[in-house]
Amino acid sequence: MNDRIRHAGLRDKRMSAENAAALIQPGMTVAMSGFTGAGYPKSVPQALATRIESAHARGEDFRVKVMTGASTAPELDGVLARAQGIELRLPYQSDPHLRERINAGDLHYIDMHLSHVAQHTWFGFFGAVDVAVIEVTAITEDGHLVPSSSVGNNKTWLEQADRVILEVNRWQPAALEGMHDVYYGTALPPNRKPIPLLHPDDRIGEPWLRCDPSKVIAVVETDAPDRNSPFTPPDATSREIAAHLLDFLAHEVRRGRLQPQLLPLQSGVGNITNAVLMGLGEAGYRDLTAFTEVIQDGMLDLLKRGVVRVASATSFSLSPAAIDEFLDHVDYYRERIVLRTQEISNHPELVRRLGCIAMNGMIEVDLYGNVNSTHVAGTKIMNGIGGSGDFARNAYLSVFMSPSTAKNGAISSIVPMASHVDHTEHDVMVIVTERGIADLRGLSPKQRAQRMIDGCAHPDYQPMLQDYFGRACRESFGKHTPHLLGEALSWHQRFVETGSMRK
Ligand code: 0RQ
Repeated sequence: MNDRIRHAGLRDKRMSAENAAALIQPGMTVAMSGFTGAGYPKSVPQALATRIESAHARGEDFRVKVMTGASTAPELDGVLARAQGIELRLPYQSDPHLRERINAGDLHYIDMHLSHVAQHTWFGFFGAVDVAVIEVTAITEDGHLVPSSSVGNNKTWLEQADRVILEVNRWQPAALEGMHDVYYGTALPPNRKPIPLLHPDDRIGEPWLRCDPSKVIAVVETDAPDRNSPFTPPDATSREIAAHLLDFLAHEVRRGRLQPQLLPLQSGVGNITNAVLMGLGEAGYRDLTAFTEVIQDGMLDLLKRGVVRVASATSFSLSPAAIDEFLDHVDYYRERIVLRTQEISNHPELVRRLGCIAMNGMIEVDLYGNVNSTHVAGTKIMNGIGGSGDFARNAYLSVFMSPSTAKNGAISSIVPMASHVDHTEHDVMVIVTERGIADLRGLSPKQRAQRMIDGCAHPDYQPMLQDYFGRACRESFGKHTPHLLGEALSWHQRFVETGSMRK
């Protein structure tokens, strides 16, 4: 490991994950690395979960507050949730065990815009950060840290934490060195200055994370993979959604509202996004750019084929096969990929300046364009808002996509009133389902509603939506955004009571 831990003083701080976890005490706020299943610590959280289980077996209370970049993996969120070891979690999760605990009301979860996390920590909104647990690829001779497959909030965690535990993961490719760009120019209001980034591939910072060696209390060596699922080919519905969106983009180019290279793409994760990326590849686009959060297999493929020229992100979340491809052509990709802190990758100033095309998934949308990305029936959290709000509000084009129904047709994704709102009607421009597209730009609420019914709703629910909208237009208290208040959420109530929104 000496080639990975090149700082003599930090080499002397090596210890086992169990001994490092013993330095974390009940009630502490622990800030960890990790963003979309990439770059999370692999061994200290598991050792901490074991320690917590032993304490609980002795009848002692032991829970910690856990902050990360975004979602992690079973080795972090999964084990700590199963050990009932989390008192508070922020800012995002997608782990089935943790989701179950949150929805059972066993812990506090703060679902927040990912670009806000670093600054809210600096503002002191979360109190002191006791320990940071950060995975890195290597430690340089002078104590700088080579980040691993995600950067996330690591800069802030290293600066704000009283103590630091480092996991040096030999599995992470040494070739990652040089791909990161850590910007140290952020200041607090009222002393902020413009961020000097004008193009997605501009480098404005340093390739390493700074770290005060005197704060490091443990260095743990690991050799464990990121848990990334293999790429699955998009299903038929996702391909239909992608086809509508691609038609729309081509239309925008023909109208002269977009140039042939489009504008920097932001894409969420999942099946639909994969289908969109594949479709861009097949549609003959060249020299596109991406200013996004996560680089997955689909994006790597587009970089390989020259469809995308450069991609900026905060997380590099690849399947084992894609990692092999990356390692085989590492010099090519290092020229074309920049990994940044999430306060920069998701920064509203930059999203607005670059004019991103934001493409994200949703749970449901209402007739007027209010989007719910996070809550089933308004009460049950799925994952979280993630970066979708950072991008949607500030994008040149904000697109939300979903199949028109969920749960084998028992749920309509187009509803009279959203049961929870993450993106307001003011932040949502285009809705796409497999039925078609609703371009809401320049439309008033009532015009939007009709477009949504005609363009996106499933035929099983179109008559119900038309009936609701018609009666609301006649009977609503106010006629600007017509609603029947006693009925607006009745579809969700029917789903909760009967398992279906159908009458
Ligand atoms: O449930 O897993 O039990 O089958 O939600 O839905 O259709 O597989 O779609 O994986 O793209 O997820 C909004 C959750 C969509 C995601 C959401 C149920 C459905 C299924 C997943 P099952 P699909 P996706 C970049 C930006 C917010 C964060 C974000 C998301 C499960 O896109 O988390 O955008 N977005 N981040 O059955 C009840 C409905 C439903 C529903 C779907 N109307 N009612 N259940 N489901 N619609 C990434 C980061 O920021 C890190």
